[in-house]
Amino acid sequence: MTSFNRISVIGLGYIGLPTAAVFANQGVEVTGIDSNPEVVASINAGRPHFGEPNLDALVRRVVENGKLRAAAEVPAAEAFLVAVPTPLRDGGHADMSYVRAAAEAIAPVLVVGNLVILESTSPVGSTEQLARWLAELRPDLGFPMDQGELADINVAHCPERVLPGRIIDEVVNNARVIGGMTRKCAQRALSLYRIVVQGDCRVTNARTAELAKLSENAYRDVNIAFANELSLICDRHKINVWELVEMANLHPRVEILSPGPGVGGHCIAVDPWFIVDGAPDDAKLIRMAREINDAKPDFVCQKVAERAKSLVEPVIACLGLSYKADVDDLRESPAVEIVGKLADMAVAELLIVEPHISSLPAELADRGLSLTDFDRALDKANLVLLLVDHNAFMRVDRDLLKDKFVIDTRGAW
Ligand code: SAJ
Repeated sequence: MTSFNRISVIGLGYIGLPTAAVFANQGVEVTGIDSNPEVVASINAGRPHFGEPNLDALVRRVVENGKLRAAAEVPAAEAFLVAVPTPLRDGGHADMSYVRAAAEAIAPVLVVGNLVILESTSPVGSTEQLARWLAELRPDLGFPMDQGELADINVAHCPERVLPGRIIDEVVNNARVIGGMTRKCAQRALSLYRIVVQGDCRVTNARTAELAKLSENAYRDVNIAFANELSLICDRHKINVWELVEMANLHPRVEILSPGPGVGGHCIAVDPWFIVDGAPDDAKLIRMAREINDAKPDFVCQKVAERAKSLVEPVIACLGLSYKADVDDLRESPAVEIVGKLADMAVAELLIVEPHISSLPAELADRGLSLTDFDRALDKANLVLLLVDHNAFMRVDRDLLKDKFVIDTRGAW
């Protein structure tokens, strides 16, 4: 079994940086590559450029002991892990341009015996596509789609599946799906992940690994959509949906998830579209779930507007902007969408509270909105809209809410 002493991780975002750091922590020489010079400088100074529990100390340690360094250019290595974004583009397609750029950056330094792993969540067929791009750039080398087990370069898909807020724990302890383009590709990838992963590592082919990752997030999306659909049905029947879920979940084989203001984050709100895009006629339920979850922010806005109309001078404390509790990540956040829409509807004065950030995203700042602190917002508002169930909001003094209308989109209060 090959051992790996030197690896390069392409993309130092939410997945790439923790992954690079845990390999470095096991003594592997890791170079993390990022196109953003500020990210490179920050990591070389031992400072992660985003918040994640336990990441700061780990990055500081491995940078100080010289095992992790960040750079703009890809150096030669034994293995290359690609952890770049695969965002959603109009029409529901995955934008694979960052993966293509990674292939272009890796290709010049590839040598016989190298292993290339795609970690980014990607549509079915992407690992083969990555290998084809590399083959076009390096016709002197043999790749698995042409040479099978005799290939010079091994290529595999090992999708990340860590939960933001628990990344450092999950990157080590979660089970991993390791999808090789050939058996040898899978076995080599397995030996790499064994360096850091304590969870079960299961080997399969690349296409199965690709669809497994997308299915995990689509599964959750469909189940949240079920809960969100119930919340609309309950509203119509004047039933408290939280109580309903609690009652139904008493059944030993029922586990309904929590309705909320919508589904955010860069994963669950995005990945199911890659399944729909690849099989539009078959993925009916998966598409419908996306539509149900995407429609939830509008429903919340409509409820808030109705309530605001009953007040003479409505002032709304909007609590939380991130896509879920206790993270600073605003990507695809339904809370941001709701606040933006409420501002456009001009239904009330809006006081925005988000303890995890220090300035508003441009799309809200450009609407003339600004951040307020929690106490001031609660003091001034006559309508309190809980959008994110941050711990900081759970400790609220209930007496302060007594004379105000409360819309709790998370069922947390
Ligand atoms: N949400 C609800 N109700 C629930 C659970 C979640 O409305 O009962 C909402 C959250 O508020 C949030 C969104 O869904 O807006 C997604 O949050 P999440 O905590 O369910 O998941 P993510 O997006 O933070 O991370 C997911 C995880 N996937 C699964 O749990 C199947 C994680 O393991 C993946 O690694 C990650 O996507 C990813 O990178 O793909």
